[in-house]
Amino acid sequence: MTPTPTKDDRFSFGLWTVGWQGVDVFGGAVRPRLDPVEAVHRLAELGAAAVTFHDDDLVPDDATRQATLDRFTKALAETGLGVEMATTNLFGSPVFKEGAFTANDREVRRYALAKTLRNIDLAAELGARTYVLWGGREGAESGAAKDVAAALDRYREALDLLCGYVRDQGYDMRFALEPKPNEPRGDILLPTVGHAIAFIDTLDEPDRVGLNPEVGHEEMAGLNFAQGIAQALWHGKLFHVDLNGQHGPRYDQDLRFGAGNLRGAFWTVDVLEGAGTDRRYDGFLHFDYKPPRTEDIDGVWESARACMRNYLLLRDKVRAFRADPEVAEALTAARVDQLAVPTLADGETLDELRAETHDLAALGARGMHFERLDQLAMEHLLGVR
Ligand code: GLT
Ligand code: MN
Ligand code: MN
Repeated sequence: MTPTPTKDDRFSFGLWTVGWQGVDVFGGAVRPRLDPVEAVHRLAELGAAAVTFHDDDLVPDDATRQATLDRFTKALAETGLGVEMATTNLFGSPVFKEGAFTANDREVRRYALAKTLRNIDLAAELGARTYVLWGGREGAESGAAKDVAAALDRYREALDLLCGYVRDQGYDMRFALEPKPNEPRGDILLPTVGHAIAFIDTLDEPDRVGLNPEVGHEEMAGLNFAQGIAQALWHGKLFHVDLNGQHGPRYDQDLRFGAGNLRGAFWTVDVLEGAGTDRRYDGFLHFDYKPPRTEDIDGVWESARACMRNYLLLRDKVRAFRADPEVAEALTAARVDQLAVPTLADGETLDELRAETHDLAALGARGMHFERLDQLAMEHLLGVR
């Protein structure tokens, strides 16, 4: 079976992903710069529906800005690709070495806001409805260097100002915060999905702000990504998603989707597709990965194709798992359906609940049959069912 992605699958890629030249802490570029116009054409051929960008990926300097935008919008029109999300590079320049919206230096914070506002205008012009904020430089390496409460005040101030701006301009745009626990800063503010959800509640316009969780970022913190996005969905906060792969808690690997924690990817697709629930993610399926340094440009396109192919393969597996009558039976045996029933029935009192008697020995001895259920999932994943 060869699943082929189409625009209906709503796959999207950051220009910085396929365009990553392989610069890392230990070595320089291994690939030449990729023209964004070339990226648009190749991604369209592969079946993607949209691209995303940082200001600096697309328009790194003012001298070439208009000419680049003319060529880029022409490529979008020719291919039918959209721009679904945009974001600001608030981490690359030495200016941001100590943060952007939460830098101690007030002048840096003012520049960060101005840079973001300028790119929001471009994002709106190109039709992006999601604006991602990844605060990779917002944090510290040592305790006294950062007043965390004051930094969160400034983070909130920045979000409130940005929301107000978008509202005043009448842009149809929402913000998505992208958590990450560390790297490049020693410890980053809003390190996980949970921290970010709590922070959003303190904003002036909480409805305009949600999340862009990334697989690898949650797994770097030892967390379960599928469970994290399930909670984000429950809060109505899964505005966007960064799909990639990661091998456990180590540096941010940004592997192609499906590589690394394959079982985690299976459950991630299960949650995104809303299989077995009435909650489903309806945004773009965005890949934020880095084609390894070992690859030439052919390997880059191979890995981009693989991200989409792995998603489609896993989607088939998840659907087959959920449609399997033996799985339905195993779910019932595991009493998964009982969890949807309120613990106290309508009209029932706590006194009635307390008056109930329980055979604790029998209750404690009842097996949950989870191993059978999980083995069924494993066998679907292994392709033997
Ligand atoms: C950067 C980071 C990603 C973020 C991007 C958005 S840029 O490559 O590693 O996780 O999603 O700013
Ligand atoms: Mn990452
Ligand atoms: Mn990301």
